[in-house]
Formats: sequence, C-alpha cells, structure tokens
Amino acid sequence: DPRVLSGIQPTAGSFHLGNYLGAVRQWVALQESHDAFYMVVDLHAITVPQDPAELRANTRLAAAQLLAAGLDPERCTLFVQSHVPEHAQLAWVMNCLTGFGEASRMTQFKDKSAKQGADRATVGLFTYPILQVADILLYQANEVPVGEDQRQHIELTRDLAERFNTRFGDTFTVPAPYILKETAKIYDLQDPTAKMSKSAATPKGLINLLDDPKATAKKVKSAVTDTDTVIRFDPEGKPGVSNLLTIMSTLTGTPVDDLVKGYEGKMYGALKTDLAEIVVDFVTPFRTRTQEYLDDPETLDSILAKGAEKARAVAAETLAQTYDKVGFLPAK
Ligand code: AQP
Repeated sequence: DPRVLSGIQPTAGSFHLGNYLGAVRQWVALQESHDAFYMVVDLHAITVPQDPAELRANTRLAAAQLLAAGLDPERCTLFVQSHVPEHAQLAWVMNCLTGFGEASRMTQFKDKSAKQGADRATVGLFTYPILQVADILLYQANEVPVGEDQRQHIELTRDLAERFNTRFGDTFTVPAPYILKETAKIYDLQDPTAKMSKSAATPKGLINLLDDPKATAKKVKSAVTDTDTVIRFDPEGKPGVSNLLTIMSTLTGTPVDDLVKGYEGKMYGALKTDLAEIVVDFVTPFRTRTQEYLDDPETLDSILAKGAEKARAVAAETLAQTYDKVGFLPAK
C-alpha cells in the first residue's frame, strides 16, 4: 500500500474544526487505503515555550482526540514524535542540506516570528520546517495529508528529498501533498478571510471540538456573514456564508450545490441554526469518546508504545541508510 504520514501539535489542548476538517478527517479515511503513520508532534510543540506538565497532558489529550476522531490502532500507526529519536537525528542531516536563505523564505516562520517579536522567536521555530522534512522522509511517505498552510513545507520536503537523492544516490521517496480543495482552509467564523487558528486574536470565531457544546452553538449562530441575504457558494464575494456551507457540507456529506438549493429563499439565520445543531451533534459524542480514552491512560499509553515500536522499525532503517550514504562510520 502507498504510505501516508502526518502529524498534529499537542499545544492547544482541544483540536479545532480547522484541524479536524482540514487534516484529521482525511487521516481517518486514508487509514483504509494506505499504510498510515500519524503522530503527535511534541518536538514541534516546544518551538514555543510550553509548561512541561501541560505538554505531557496535552500529548495524551491529542492522542485521545485522534482515537475519538476515528483513528484505529489496528489500521494505522499512531505514535508520539519524541518516542522515535530518529526524527531529531534525521533533522540534523536535513538541516545541513538546507540553505539559510531557503529556510528564511518559509512564510509560516515569518508570520509566527513576527507575532512573537523577532528577538523572542527561537532557532527551533526557524528550523521547524526542516524537522518536518525529516518527519516525512523517515517513513518514505508517498502522500502527506495536511491543510493548505502546510503546502510550502511539503514543497521544501520534496526539494530536500530530491537534493539528497541527487547528491548521495536514491534514498528518499519524494512525497506529494494530499490537500483536499474543499477543506484545505477552514476560516475563522468572525473573520472569514483568516484561517481558523488557535492563535487567532479572539476565540470567538474558533470552534474548539472540546468546548462546551452550548458555547459552540452560540459561536456558530453569531458567525459573521455579509449584508446580502442570498445563500450562495462564492468564497470571494461571500466568504462567511461559503465557509459555513463548506463546514456543513463536510460534516453532513451533502454536496454544497444541494445545500444551496435547499436554502433557496431562506435567511442566513436558518443556515446558522441548522449548522449549530450539526456541529453540536458532531462534537458531543466526540467529547465523550475523548474522555473515555483519557479515563484509561494505561490503554492509551500502551497504544502509543506499540505505535512507537512500529514507527521506530521503519524510521531506524531509513536513518541507517541515510547515515551510510552521508559517510558516517558505522558503530561496530
Ligand atoms: N483552518 C484550517 N483549515 C484547514 N486545515 C487546518 N489545519 C490547521 N488549521 C487549519 C491543519 O491542521 C493540521 C494540524 O496543524 P497544526 O499541528 O499546525 O495545528 P495547529 O498549530 O493547532 O494549527 P493552527 O491552529 O493553525 O495553529 P497556528 O495558527 O498557531 O499555527 C495541519 O495539517 C494543518 O494544515
């Protein structure tokens, strides 16, 4: 089977609807058709300061949410990034293959470091995309299911894989992004031209899956739309309404065109009320399932231990080949 690899940060506690619709939902689908590796990327998390106890708790919480979302440890390999030391080891090799200017062009670093203030941004945040390169190449992944914001990092991964293969001989699979057009970018409900993000200026437009469903319903009902009244899919002209239609379509499996027909002659209020109910119906069992996994940390930890073992077997082989190609003397 073709292989997929992806990861999610354990930083925010709850996943948000953008994480779920843009990435995790595809992970669940792809475990049926692919040899799938999914990880909680705690090494990435510490590119910004983390409280140690919180990081540990959030790592378990992220794994619990992935299982609640439908990842099945029998069908995929689910693990924690720091349990597989090869990630940091391959990242060093990749760091040494990356141009400083090339790394400086990563727009996510520019955005995030600008937000933090250039002096406070760490070197880790700067090299984060290169760690991501190592994450992907270690597993010889064919495809990487992510949201649109990660496209540039997948491009960098392709460039570095090709560079390494050219310089040292065929070693790495050159991966392709797997980004579904419909859900590539879910927008903030209060600012529908901005990506839904945990680091938004206000939490009002951010749908966290683990929030109180009543509060979530309220956020959906107060989503920003426009002064027109027609319910139509037009991301340029009507970003707010279009975002709501995208979310509804994905959560219900109804094509957007059918939704638009169904809302002919109806007001925005009807769309928001219906969507609030749909979102609540989705998050309510998700919260319960997440809590069930959290209530049984032994099972959770043993799933992650098995996942790490499976992941290490693959990662160690790729790292050994890489070290050999680079010219490191084998330890006898
Ligand atoms: N709004 C989004 N629409 C579609 N996909 C999204 N992703 C994130 N936001 C959206 C995708 O979710 C996956 C995990 O991303 P992450 O680990 O970077 O999660 P995050 O840091 O919690 O994401 P945020 O909210 O975007 O945080 P900031 O703004 O701080 O970076 C990825 O595949 C991502 O594309």
